[in-house]
Amino acid sequence: MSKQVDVVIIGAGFGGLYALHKIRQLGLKCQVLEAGDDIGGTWQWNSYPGARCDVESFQYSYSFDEDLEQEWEWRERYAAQPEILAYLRHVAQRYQLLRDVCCNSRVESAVYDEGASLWTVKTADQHYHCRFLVSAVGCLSTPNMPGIPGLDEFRGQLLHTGQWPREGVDLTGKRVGVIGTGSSGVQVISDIAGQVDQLYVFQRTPHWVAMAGNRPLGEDEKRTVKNNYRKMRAFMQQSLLGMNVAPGAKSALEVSDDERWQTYEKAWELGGPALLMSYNDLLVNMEANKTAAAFMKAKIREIVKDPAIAEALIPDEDTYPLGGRRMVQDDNYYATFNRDNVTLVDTLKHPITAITRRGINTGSGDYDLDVIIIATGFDAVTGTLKKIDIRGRDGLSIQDKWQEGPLTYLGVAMAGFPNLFMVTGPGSPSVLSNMVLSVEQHVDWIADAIAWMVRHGHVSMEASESAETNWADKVVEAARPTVLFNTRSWYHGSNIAGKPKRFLAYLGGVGPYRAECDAEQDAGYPGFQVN
Ligand code: NA7
Repeated sequence: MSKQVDVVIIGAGFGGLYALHKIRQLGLKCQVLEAGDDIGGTWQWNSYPGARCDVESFQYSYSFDEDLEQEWEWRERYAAQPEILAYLRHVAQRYQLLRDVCCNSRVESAVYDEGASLWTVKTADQHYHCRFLVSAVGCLSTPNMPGIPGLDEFRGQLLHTGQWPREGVDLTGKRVGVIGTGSSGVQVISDIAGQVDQLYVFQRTPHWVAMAGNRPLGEDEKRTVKNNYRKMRAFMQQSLLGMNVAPGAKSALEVSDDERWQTYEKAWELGGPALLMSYNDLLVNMEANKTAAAFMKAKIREIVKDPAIAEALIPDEDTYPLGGRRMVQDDNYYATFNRDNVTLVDTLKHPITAITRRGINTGSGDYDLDVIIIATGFDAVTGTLKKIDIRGRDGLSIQDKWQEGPLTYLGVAMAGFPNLFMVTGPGSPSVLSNMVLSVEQHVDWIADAIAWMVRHGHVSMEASESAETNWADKVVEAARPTVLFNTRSWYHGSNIAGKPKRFLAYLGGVGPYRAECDAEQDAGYPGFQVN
């Protein structure tokens, strides 16, 4: 079967749904293709117990319609997965999006025909021909399975947090092992500890876990935010992270030890990004960073009763400065290790040697388990696009194009791939920003570019190689002064064997990034070749 549309949008998460709503308003026929059996993207797949956003719900929400902002009632400061999914379902229904979304439609290939200036997009049972291809595949949508020998041998239940069964899993009274202690592992550990019989936490490298400060939202607070939404959104658009927070005005090194400690105490109580935002140099100065790390270490030692376990939970601040990897947020994680039914297995000292029919073997012992939860993250930012056979001009494949790491212009377009636009692609603020705000900014920019082409009768638009090379340099230069640059993390692709190491997100700030995109548009797209 073959269908002709103007625009194919891949993915029905926050990005794809807004792209559909926005681009449809240009009078273009759009088709969203979604691999899953329902909308929601990340918030559909990651339905593991405890899954929760680490950006405040008021901020992690669409801003394009003031009526939507006013009518939706967020319940908690940090929304849990079911609430975010319910919000997306509400949005899909409210703007009649579902009629143009085709679920169970994994895109297998997308090939550009230069003569016809058309993309042919294939799923298992359909072909679509379209002028414009918009990728909204998400940044954390291809799960990373660890290469531990024997994974297939296990006779109990093997689950990945990023592919959690829709119907849920009853873990009551089970012996459960969790591999991985990033955001997903921490959230699931903290959530299920009180439910399971025995919980074994297989930790390779400890992460820093700050307080989230989650709580139900009061009526007064909701009213205040709703009355001030425009001002708040305007601030967020010009901010560093696309959030309603800014780094403190002072250096951590210019205040007294007492003052600094009190500031960290307040930030700890406040929760969320407050600790890292306490001073203006925590992310760019190791000495300043170590003052915050010292505070975190003291907190861990205070909360965790067994000193040996506390030490094992503390990251090495030279190799893993605070914020060098994504700071995890959770209110109960460290206290979980005071429970009798929770065991920390330090796999840095005693690596996992095998998964067997019965459970997990390590150098220090064998663990019989009913359930193994794999929380080993994602092939982030580039993994999902690279799994699709995308071929641009002259048959250039995205795998070849990105052989040494992703190359894009502004994280939104690529040389060799005309009329292909990426929502929060590599080289944009994406995962180092409030994703919903960045999604909206990209979709608005893409819709404007498409409208401009249609208005001027252009058939194709493709980033130039020089614009792309210059942008790649800017991405590196923005990251280089920060503690993120030299810390091993998925921000560089270091978590995936064989993945080229390149910093995947633009760290120059959401505000300055928006200015770059606006300037490109205002100048008539000088970084693109247009026909
Ligand atoms: P992360 O942050 O990539 O964390 C993955 C965890 O899994 C981390 O602790 C890894 O240890 C561990 N891991 C990865 N591979 C293995 C193997 N082979 N053996 C043992 N342990 C392993 O993924 P998350 O899903 O938690 O979070 C991703 C983002 O989603 C998060 O930042 C939020 O933005 C939402 P390591 O530290 O590499 O030693």
